[in-house]
Amino acid sequence: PGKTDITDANFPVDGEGRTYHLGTKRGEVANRILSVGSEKRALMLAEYLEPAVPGQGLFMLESSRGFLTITGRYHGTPLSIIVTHMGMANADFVVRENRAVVEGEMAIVRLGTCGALQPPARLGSFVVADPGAMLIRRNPDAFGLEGEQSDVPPYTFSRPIPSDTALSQALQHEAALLLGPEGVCCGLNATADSFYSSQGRSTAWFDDRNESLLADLLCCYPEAVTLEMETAMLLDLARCSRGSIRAAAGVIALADRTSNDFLGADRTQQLERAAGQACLAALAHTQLDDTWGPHHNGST
Ligand code: DUR
Repeated sequence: PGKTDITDANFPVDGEGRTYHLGTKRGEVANRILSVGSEKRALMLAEYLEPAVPGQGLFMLESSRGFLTITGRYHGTPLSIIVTHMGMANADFVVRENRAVVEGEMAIVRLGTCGALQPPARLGSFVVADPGAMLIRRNPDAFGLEGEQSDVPPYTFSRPIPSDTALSQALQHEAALLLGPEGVCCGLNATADSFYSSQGRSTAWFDDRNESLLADLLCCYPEAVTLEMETAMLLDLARCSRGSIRAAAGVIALADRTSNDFLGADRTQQLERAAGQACLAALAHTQLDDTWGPHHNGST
């Protein structure tokens, strides 16, 4: 079959074994993955990688859907940086399609940005999702005609989903070395299915019924510190990966949801560099069982 022929609608890959959305195949992705939200951040952090084979360049492949994969080594250890873009559906593509083309146990770290809900998370903090993340979902069943009463709550809160403890602690340790201990903290992350409605932002254009959402969240989860759009999906899939994926996430607080301050671009980039190196170091120092996995007994 040719390059674009898909033979299986259940898990589509082309004739070369390339996944449908990320476009990579076995041998192109390392079992240590740093997932970042933007191409700019990925290219900036790729400066810290060496080519897998000396003398050759870094492996780089951007799929037709805009997922960029960069593979090289960090201080000798094979590692991939992958542009995940935003939101839970994209996090799902990245975790599942990489799992399908990587051999052995995997470690995935997300480096993202977030809104800060309360101390210790402050504007410019690097916040590790330790003990984990929960999910906030907008429920369409609550929204009938405007003004119509509904007994269905407009937003639902999941229970917390744990992160990998060792990987989360390694991330905090490496980040404290690079950012100083005062620049790093941890707490429960809240992952929302929108940047707007389910993060408590409001405009006059939509009936979102989210005026009390952040207060309700903090009432239910007094330990919640950050608000973003991907971490809970990553942690949920790692939890369900039959022991094959270890996952952790750290996010830079660039929006303060109490004061409404927003972090400047220069400061954001500085923090991305330092936090990014902390993520790379935490991944490189993680012990993985390379002999694990269904790939080793013949199936995918
Ligand atoms: N993000 C949020 N909310 C914020 C700040 C940042 O969701 O207040 C993250 C998650 C998403 C992207 O990937 O940044 C949206 O701008």
